[in-house]
Amino acid sequence: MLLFLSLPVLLLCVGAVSCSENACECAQKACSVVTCGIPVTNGTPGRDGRDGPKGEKGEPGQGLRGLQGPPGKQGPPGNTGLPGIPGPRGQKGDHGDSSVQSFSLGRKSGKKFYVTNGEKAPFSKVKALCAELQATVAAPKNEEENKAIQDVAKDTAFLGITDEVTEGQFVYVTGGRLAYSNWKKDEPNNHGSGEDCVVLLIDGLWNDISCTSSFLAVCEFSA
Ligand code: MAN
Ligand code: CA
Repeated sequence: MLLFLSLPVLLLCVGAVSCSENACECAQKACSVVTCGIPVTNGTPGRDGRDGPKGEKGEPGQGLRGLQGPPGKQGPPGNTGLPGIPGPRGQKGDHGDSSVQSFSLGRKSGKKFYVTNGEKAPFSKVKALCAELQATVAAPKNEEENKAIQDVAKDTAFLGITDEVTEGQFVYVTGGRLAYSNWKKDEPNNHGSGEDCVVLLIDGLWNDISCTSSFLAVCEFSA
């Protein structure tokens, strides 16, 4: 009979009671939890216990990733970057126009200044050349200026004087009637009825001549 008792209960009782009756009755005296009876086979299993607590979140799955989505919208412009390092030094430039270089040689204050590039051209081009220099075609208004132009011009040169507007009435191309003249004998003669321009000959005297003929360009910078 003792074999059907659970081992822990049996051990507890053995030390506590001294008994001469049968083992079960003896155990009942000392241990209220012990019941006696005929041995039985195990019963059917009890019902399932209640569900346990929810487990922790699992690791990400190893399945195939989805396709990449379309690009997002463009972000706002970034800040302006730092200035770049200076570029390499450029090549030396060309020499300037020779008449401009002559101008840089100096001029006396209060005096007119005459320059030439040695070019011979029709009057229209001479006017344009001087205009490029912000100057006008040389036009002497006294003997001293006439001599100064003569010194600069080593050949026959156009003067800034014409009678293009009214035949026989010579005026400065910058405006105004002549204040001074130095016509050669029998000039102006409007030779061939086609001489509206004026040249300074190498001897300093003037002759009226065709504006389409080419003569030296001498430009004047006003005082
Ligand atoms: C001669 C003279 C001048 C005239 C020129 C034209 O020198 O008649 O008056 O301007 O010819 O070439
Ligand atoms: Ca003439």
